[in-house]
Amino acid sequence: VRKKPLVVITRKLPDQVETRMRELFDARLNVDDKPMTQPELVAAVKEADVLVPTITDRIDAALLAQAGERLKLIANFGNGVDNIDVAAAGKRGITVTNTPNVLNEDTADMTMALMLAVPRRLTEGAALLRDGGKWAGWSPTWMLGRRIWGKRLGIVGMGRVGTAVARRAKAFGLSIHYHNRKRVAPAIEDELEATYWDSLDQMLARMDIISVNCPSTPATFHLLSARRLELMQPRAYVVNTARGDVVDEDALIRLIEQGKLAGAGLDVFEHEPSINPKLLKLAKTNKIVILPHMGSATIEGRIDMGEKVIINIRTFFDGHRPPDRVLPRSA
Ligand code: 8YV
Repeated sequence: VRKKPLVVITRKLPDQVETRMRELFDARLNVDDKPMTQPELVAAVKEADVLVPTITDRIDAALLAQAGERLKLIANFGNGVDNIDVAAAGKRGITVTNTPNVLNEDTADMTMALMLAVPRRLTEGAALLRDGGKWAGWSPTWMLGRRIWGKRLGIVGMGRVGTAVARRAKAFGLSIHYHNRKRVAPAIEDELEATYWDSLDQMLARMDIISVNCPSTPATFHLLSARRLELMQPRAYVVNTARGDVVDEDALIRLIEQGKLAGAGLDVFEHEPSINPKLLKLAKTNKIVILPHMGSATIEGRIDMGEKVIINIRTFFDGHRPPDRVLPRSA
């Protein structure tokens, strides 16, 4: 009988995923769910056959340099692999996989929630009643927000999540515009009646809402730079459910404070889990709605992610290429 691979899972996963992992592998679980310390991560890469990290673990070249002979697979519990130095892993013969597709719809749902939340003053209204007794009564000029239907949505990154956002937004009556490294297939452009903008600058200048849906890579760091954010209309909003570092957060804050942007809905930040105190202050003015990185946080989604991780590990040890192998990005 072949020995089961030693699989170290850095965080607590849904019970049914952990049970299945225990059945299939020599699974080392993190029962109390504290993020692993650096020495714990070093110990893990030294002895494991497979590491299952999450966004909270930095798997960089220095850590990988300490990996043992046995480490052959890093099966990320997450879609984005910005937490992993994929090229450094490749050089050491370590395969990297992720969990694509199963989070697209959940993340797109949360994007829509954030897209509506600020213009329609959702958290402001909810807080008013939740905090009790502050509603003096209805009036025609009471709690007026801005409509989102009929407006222009510019999607930065028309990949799997971006497309799921576009489908929803189209149904909400927004017109769809996008900027991407490549144009999407004509059939998708037709379905979405989407307009492709080769120039991100030009798109930003003309949109009412911008949704960030691209991964964090060296090429997308501060893609929405101060200069680019300044091109946007003062009535425009920014929604980000991708990665905080795609947007120059300081510039975004400054422009909202100065009234040069109308607001933002943010699920991700540049230095998670710490939040810039200026964002906390802005949230009190209701110009922004901020959430603690919960775009894909559904029970079903986490179970689907666990299943993907399991399939990737099993396929790998069956001697095949795992379905969600991630290759290093070409520069
Ligand atoms: C998770 C995510 O919070 O998958 C991603 O890229 O941002 C989220 O689904 C996280 O990645 C879990 O590791």
